[in-house]
Amino acid sequence: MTLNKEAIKKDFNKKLMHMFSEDVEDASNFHKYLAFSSLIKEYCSENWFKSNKQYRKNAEKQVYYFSMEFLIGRLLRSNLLNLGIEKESEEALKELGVDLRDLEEEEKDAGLGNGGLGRLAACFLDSMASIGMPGHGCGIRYKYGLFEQKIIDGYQVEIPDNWLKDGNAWEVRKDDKAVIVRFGGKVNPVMKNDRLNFEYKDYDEVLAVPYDMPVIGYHNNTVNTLRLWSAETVESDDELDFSSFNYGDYSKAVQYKSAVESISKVLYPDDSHIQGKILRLKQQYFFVSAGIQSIIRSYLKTGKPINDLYKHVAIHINDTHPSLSVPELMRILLDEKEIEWDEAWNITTKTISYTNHTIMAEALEKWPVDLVKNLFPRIYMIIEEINRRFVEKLCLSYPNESSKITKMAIINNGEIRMANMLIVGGHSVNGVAKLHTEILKSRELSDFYELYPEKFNNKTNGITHRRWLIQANPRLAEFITETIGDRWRKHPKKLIELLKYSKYSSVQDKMDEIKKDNKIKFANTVKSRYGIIIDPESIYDVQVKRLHAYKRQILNLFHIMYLYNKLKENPNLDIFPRTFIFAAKASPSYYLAKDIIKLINTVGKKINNDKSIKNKIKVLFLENYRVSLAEKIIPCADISEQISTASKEASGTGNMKFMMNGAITIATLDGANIEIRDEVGDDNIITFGMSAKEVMELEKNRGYSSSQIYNNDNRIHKIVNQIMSGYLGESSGEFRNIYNHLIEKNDEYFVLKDFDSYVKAQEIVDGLYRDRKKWVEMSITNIAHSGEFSSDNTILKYARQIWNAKKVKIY
Ligand code: 26W
Repeated sequence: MTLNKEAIKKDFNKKLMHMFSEDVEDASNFHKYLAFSSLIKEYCSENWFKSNKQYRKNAEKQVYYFSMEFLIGRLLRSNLLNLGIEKESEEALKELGVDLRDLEEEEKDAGLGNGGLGRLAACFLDSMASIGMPGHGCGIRYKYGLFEQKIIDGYQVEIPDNWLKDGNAWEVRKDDKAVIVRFGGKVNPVMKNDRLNFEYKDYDEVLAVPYDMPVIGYHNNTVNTLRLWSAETVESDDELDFSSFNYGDYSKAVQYKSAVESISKVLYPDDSHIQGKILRLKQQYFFVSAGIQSIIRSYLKTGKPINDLYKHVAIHINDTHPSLSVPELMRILLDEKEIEWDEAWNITTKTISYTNHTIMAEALEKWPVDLVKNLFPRIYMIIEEINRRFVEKLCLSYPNESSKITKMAIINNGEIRMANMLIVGGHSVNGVAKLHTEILKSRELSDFYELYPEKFNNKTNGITHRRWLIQANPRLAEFITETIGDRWRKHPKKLIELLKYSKYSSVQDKMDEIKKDNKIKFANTVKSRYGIIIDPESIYDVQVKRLHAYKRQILNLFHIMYLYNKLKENPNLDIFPRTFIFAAKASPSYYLAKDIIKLINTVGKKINNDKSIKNKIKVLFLENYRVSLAEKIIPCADISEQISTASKEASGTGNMKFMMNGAITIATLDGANIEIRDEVGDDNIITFGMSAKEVMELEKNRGYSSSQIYNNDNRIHKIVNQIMSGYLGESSGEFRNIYNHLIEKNDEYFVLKDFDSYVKAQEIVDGLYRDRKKWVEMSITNIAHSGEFSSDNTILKYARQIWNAKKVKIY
């Protein structure tokens, strides 16, 4: 986009006046942010229009990424960056006395996701647009995003995230594109022209209203769409007869309205535990039905026949949450387009593909038959028929293996297994890292792999280097460009050219200086916000991610307590000073996770206030972890903690963001850590702990006893007793849950088992960090290899191997 700063200045002044009748002097930063963002949206509107026009005119294959979560964070900076007007905007604003960074801080994070899965969806949108592929997001416009976390007295307190309160500058409401989604009611089979049809009756209607957000590609004219659906009553407020007999009385009418709107009211804050809430199931069907209806409506406008849908449309399902896509697409084809079953099934399976993001049993979605039957009777009939045909096929293939058939059936024991339905009803199933895909094939989904080997494939996750390097670490990005030129910005794999400079002193010094500056800036923020002084000369050792027992924040904490105990015994102990930084939200109903947060804060308080250890270690828990905080903390990390129990973390994507910013990973051989190791080599990552195979063996033969380790390892014994005895300054019962988890319930995630190996790995870190040249060389090597984990690469593989989608140049 070609825009000079004079034009931006003029347009911005006009916009402020137009929107608020204010000039730059009078307007608040928030008004300036709103006016500036709406100007940027205006700047991209023509390309948005052109992209859509061109896609439709040529009936280009469209990819629709269906996800319950899009954790996009802030958009102002990334939109400017992708439009190519970041510098011009900065200068224009500066000349008007405005600092772009102040406006950025006014933007609320769009926190429409829990963690990795939601952030991945956001990185993928950025990559699809930046590659120049017609790929769009479809999700829910939650009124409340992921809760805001406050830490009060060491405890997590959740506060509603009313992010839309003051408006969302990036969205466009599209009333004319609203569709109706039906819930409940009855279904009657009727014969019409010799065809069995199904009539729906007595259902409730909900209006799904789309809000579109532009997804701007990097320097390429492409503007795709993230379409988020909001639930409303079909009648407007004026038409809703608040006193009519339909609703009994006024308060009933109000209740009705609020019940409808509750569908898109709040993002469920759980990741990895399915709670089986009716409202969540309604959310799933709501956006799936709205999304598919609108896709078909827009597809038919190209004039192509419905039977060719799969040639022009790919629907990708992000985990099982949107799995009702299979029966919903079938429903529309069968009942509305009057296509026969076999042909409808052919179209559906060729259109739909699915990504699995977890093997944790408690996260695998199963919904009770009765619930589905009541909420969506016609959808249930279709699922039943899909299951009947599938089981019939299984009986032919495995005539004597009834237990296998029971395991694979879609409906069993009064429940619908969503993953099974997707594997049968789609053409592709992928895991998100090599190990994860292997585990799916050899264990969790092995029966399906045997039946449909051709459907299974791996797509290792990726991250957008635009947000996670260019935007989050501008000085590093600039220095990389000075060193190897700027082709890496469009082609992140070119970062590998940095490798030949990894031993150059001048490059090393500059890299070191940039990291140090980032650390100093962060230390200043911490001092002014939390009143805690941290030493930028210390190692910043960072673990930021959702709080979950399998991610083992406790292991990290045990190492900290171990160091603390050693320092208490010998305050002159020679350890390199370290600042341990945590940030994590816990699901509000996950009590163990919340106790761990309290424990981290309690240990932190004890250590940070203990003068006797001479500030050698500090522990920081940053509240309210979110995308915008990640952008600030990741560029200053020296150490990236990726210490999940091997086999449990499907991939991880934080690991990639840290390496891209030059942190060294301390890792178990889990998820994408393995691929990071394969890229950078054993000398440039520090690994420890049991392998996935060992973990799975131990789980299988039940050969593990945590109390044995507790009784035999003095270091662990002491730490556990300190937690339980009140030594930390809390009552002795405060952490009983944690004790029970580790000792009484035999430490499900092998924290005690991996402790010794982790301590040794941390000793290696301590030694390596003292050798500055070596350390920075490792750091550069990591940055150089990080291009491999750009989501642009990942998306190109999805496009070629799953979606059969092509790039489209927008003129
Ligand atoms: C409430 C049910 C539920 C269950 C699972 C909600 C959300 C989930 C997600 C699958 C959790 C999740 O975010 N998984 C993460 O997905 C990332 C992207 O693929 C991976 O990098 C992480 O390893 C995986 O934990």
